[in-house]
Amino acid sequence: MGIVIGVAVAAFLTFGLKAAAATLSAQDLNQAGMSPQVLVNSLLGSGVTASNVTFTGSNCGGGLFSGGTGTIGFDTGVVLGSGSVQSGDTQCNGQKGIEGPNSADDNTGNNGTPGDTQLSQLAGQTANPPQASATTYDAAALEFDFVPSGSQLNFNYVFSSEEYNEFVNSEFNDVFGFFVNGQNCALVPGTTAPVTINSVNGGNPFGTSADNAQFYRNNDPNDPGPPAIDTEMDGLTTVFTCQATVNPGVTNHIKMAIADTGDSAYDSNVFIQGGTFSAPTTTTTVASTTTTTTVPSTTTTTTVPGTTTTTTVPSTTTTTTTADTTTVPSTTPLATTTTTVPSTTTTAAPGAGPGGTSSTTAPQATQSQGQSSASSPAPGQSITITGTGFAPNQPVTITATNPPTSLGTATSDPAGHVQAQVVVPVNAAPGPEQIVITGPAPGGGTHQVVVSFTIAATAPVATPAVAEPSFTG
Ligand SMILES: [Ca+2]
Ligand SMILES: [Ca+2]
Ligand SMILES: [Ca+2]
Ligand SMILES: [Ca+2]
Repeated sequence: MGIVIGVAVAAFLTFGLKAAAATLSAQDLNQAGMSPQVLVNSLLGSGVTASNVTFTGSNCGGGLFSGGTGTIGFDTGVVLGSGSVQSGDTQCNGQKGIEGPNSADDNTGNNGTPGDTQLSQLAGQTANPPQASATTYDAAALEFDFVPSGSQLNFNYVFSSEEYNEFVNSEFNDVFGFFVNGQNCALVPGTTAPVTINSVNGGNPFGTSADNAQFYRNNDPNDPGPPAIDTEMDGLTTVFTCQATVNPGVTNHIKMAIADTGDSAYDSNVFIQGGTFSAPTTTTTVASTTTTTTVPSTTTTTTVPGTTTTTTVPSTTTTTTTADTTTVPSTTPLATTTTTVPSTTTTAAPGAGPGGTSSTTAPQATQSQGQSSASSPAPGQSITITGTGFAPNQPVTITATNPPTSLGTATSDPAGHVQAQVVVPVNAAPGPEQIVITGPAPGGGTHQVVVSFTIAATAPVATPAVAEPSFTG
């Protein structure tokens, strides 16, 4: 019996270690359940909704990846490439995809698809010497419309290529771009230069005349080698953030695209971090104010011979509280007026004192509206909800109302905001649903954020798998 238990514990530990040491793998668009919509769904974070998704290029050149924490710099997301993103897909002719180990200096997939005009112009800008345009091949482009809540769009990405290091500063200047309303936001930090082989590298020969080398991670098998990062790519950028000004509340457009330049060989890949495509509303909080006005009581005594009449007018206290207001459009400002209970009027002997009184204002139960990453999620779908107006760094509870279901807890940040990923109850009925975040208000009392949306009548496409990597290299 002791032996059986020992084996069970050992098996558990082994599983735990395997889960922690997940390796990079990709699932391309040829695989069951995959679609351009699935790719976009995996990217969306807070404050954005997406529609009109299209993908142009080979199904070999787009997919989801997972297990990237120790290699790419983040765990999951979308990968777009100028060859095969997934190793071992027999429908593709790429020697390998993004999976490690790095076994060649020249990994190539020839997808036989055209280049892209916008990317050709970008590649020309950073060509050596610069030119109006450079011919591109094997383009993969993911495009969609989106409506942001806020005016600042952000998402994280990493660029990588087989052109490193031997074709740095050559005509094989593979290129990618994230065109937000036509403007590329994939720029070398602090510059207006697009991110390409020629703008971020360790030099060619490696170590000589590097460009923006602080953002470059060398993984070349020979130069100097051996490669230390567990991906086929010979060089990668550090994690960059695309930042773009967008038009809140209306439809914007993005095109995420990558291509080979000069020929279709030596592929490049760009990784976009899942859940980071976001544009939350910026919140500016105006502190609450309380105004108290007290009119003192007055006492009038009239003496008629033989009788004394004392009339007391009670004091009155009026307290007006204006709650915190923010620029979140859905926030409902709270305005309360509290009037004290009048003091009793007494008739007494001359000299009776004033009957004034005052009262304190009880903490208010406040409520505002929050936001959901999806306007019509399906039962069982994971969504991100956000709200604000809580006391800083406090625990909050999250519940669904239809049917009443506890969805867990979260903690407010120092600004009183809460962002949490929750799963819509699998037994939620189609139709209106509310998720309520409840926690302490800044001035005491309770604050609730109500996130309203509609449960979809039919199940949407599957959310991106976070399954264990299937490729074992
Ligand atoms: Ca190479
Ligand atoms: Ca390689
Ligand atoms: Ca290629
Ligand atoms: Ca290439």
